[in-house]
Amino acid sequence: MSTVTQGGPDLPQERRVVTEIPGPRSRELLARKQAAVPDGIGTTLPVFVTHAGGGVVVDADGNSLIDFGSGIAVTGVGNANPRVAERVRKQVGDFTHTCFMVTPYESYVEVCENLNRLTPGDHEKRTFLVNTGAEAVENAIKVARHATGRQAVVVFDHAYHGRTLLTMTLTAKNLPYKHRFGPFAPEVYRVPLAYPFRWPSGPENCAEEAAAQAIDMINKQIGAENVAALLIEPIAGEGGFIEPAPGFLPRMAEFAKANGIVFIADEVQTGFARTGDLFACEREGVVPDIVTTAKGIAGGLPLAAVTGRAELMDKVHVGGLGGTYGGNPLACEAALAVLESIEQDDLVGRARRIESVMLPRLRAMAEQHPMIGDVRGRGAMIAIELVKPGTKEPDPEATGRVLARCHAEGLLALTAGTYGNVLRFLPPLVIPDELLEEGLNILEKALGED
Ligand code: PLZ
Repeated sequence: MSTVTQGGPDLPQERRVVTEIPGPRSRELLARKQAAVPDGIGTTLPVFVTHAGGGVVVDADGNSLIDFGSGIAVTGVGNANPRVAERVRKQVGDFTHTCFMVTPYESYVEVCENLNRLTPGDHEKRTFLVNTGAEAVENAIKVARHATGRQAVVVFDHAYHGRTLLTMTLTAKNLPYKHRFGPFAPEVYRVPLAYPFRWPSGPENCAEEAAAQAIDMINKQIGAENVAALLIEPIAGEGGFIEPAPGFLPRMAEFAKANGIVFIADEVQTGFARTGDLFACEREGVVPDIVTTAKGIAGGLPLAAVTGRAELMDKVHVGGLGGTYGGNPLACEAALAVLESIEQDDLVGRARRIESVMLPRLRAMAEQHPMIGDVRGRGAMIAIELVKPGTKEPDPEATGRVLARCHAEGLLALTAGTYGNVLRFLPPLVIPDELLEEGLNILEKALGED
């Protein structure tokens, strides 16, 4: 059993499997969870965590797992990152809450100033803070509707935007997100996404054809003049790490601009260096009117943000936006530490380095294993899509089997995808190269056993 009593980067950066996974202590805790928590709250891997940091997660039985999940793209700077821990520790002794709408504090403003500076575009911006990605997306829609006086919202196939009434409506997939949770919010319209691997006529004309279809649907079925917002993830996350074919995002942004539609980029999963750019929109030079962020922003503390053009954001009347906890002082301190880490530890460079290790190895695996239909993603947001060999038919069962073998060997990975057949990899940006390689070895072996 490890003698380390704290998480963070000082945890031994090693894979160590000392019991079955989950082990006896985790199984005990799982039984308690099952008796206390509803089944609706699922569990990817039922090991109960005691410590985490760098590239590992340590469980209650003393197993040390390689982390290819980052708590769903949250702990890019690593768990219990020392800068985060230090700033939060100080803040928790100074004050823990005032409600920014009652009596403000500097750290909130500083986070907003940073986001105004760092998000794409050099126009004048405003930012406000909320608690979750879903809340950020809901608020972005509120601002867009208020500022345009229009109601319709256009979203895309394979989209994920959250679990609240409005955001589950914006989300594409029925099971598990929407099933029997209706009726849904009105004035939400869905159009095709340029999904290269599954575009019927092939990837070459995917961007052009998908954009043409989407624009035609907007013009004919909704009327562009009725559309408040066009909302898109620059890389679809839960939908399966789908990078829209190059050209699609700029074309949709241009259409939005020409028609007075607010273009909202949901960078909740892609933001903060994850994709090898600070924000994924930068890759094609797209400048959104509003950007929503969360997850990687605060090293695991709940924080999310809406950043947008000053002239849109300032239209909303005083008191029209807010919430009790939005921009909690602990979360703001964490965010300031994260921004410092991104800069000082060159995490954009680290994400690119992770890509340069992962993509070639995964492509080589695809040569060996015809069940890998597609290898894609950017930075430390990489995925493989599994199919029945020789076809494009999704194979969620094989995906589950490979995942289970990875878990048993001490590699924590996640699935995604509209068809449940995508294995996705989201290592912390600070993961040591050796663990990255070891994780890939485990994956390769797991694929070979299918
Ligand atoms: N927008 C692009 O990826 C959250 C969801 C996990 P919250 N993705 C992980 C699950 O099954 O609930 C997400 C996202 C994008 C919005 C959200 C929502 O962010 O912080 O989970 O509300």
